[in-house]
Amino acid sequence: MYIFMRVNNIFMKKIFSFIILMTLTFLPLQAETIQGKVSEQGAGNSSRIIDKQTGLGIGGADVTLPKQNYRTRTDNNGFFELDTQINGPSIMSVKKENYKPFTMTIDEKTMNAPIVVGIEKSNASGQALDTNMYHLGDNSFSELSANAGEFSMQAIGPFYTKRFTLKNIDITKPVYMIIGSIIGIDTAMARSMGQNRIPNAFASPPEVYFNGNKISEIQLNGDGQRIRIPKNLLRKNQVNEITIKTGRNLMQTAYIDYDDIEFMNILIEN
Ligand SMILES: [Ca+2]
Repeated sequence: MYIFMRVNNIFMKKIFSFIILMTLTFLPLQAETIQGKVSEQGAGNSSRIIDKQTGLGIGGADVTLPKQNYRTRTDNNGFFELDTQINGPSIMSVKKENYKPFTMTIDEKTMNAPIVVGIEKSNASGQALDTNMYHLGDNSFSELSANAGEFSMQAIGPFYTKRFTLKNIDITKPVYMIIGSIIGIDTAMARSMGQNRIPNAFASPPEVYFNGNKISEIQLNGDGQRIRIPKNLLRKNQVNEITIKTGRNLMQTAYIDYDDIEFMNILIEN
């Protein structure tokens, strides 16, 4: 329940900041289009990547949909177009040198409206551990699952492990692990929140381990999930280990059916 409240809260904050961002950037965009009359970039689909601090467009940012193998780049003013089809929730990734890697979950509905994203300069007190996308599970999943889009990516198995040396982190302050985006979780809670449409089955939640100790269960799909790492588990200037283990279908007893999930971007931050 605690995790549920927190994730929900983060989700709401995201929605609010997204709406604020949309409002702030929509007006100048319209004004620019009307005044300029020559620029077609602002008209129609004006999806854009901007600097969160300055509000200015960021040119040359890589925008990808890894599952669809789709890749594009923002123009000099930060504008881009997603000229592809998606089927169900998909992770959109934004990468640009000197900025924190960013991901968000989009779907058919989100794609029809302009997507304006503010990204942040990378700072000294954070560490991007892995910016790749991973698929956990067994490649066997229901069309009604929270991750029913087309899979171009093969499962690496039921768990993911990353070893890393802790750098740039002040362990006297709270330390968080952040999962940029995660989709496909079919827990009872995800079902009750309308994140999937499977009527009769649900899975145990994915589990997160830090140096061999379970620190969290992830009940819901979403972006920017923050998990606090207990201080006593942190090893400064030594090798640390993060493991994410996917859940299993609790209604299937004849064989093990792992929940097929995808996630992208693992960061450590103060
Ligand atoms: Ca499965």
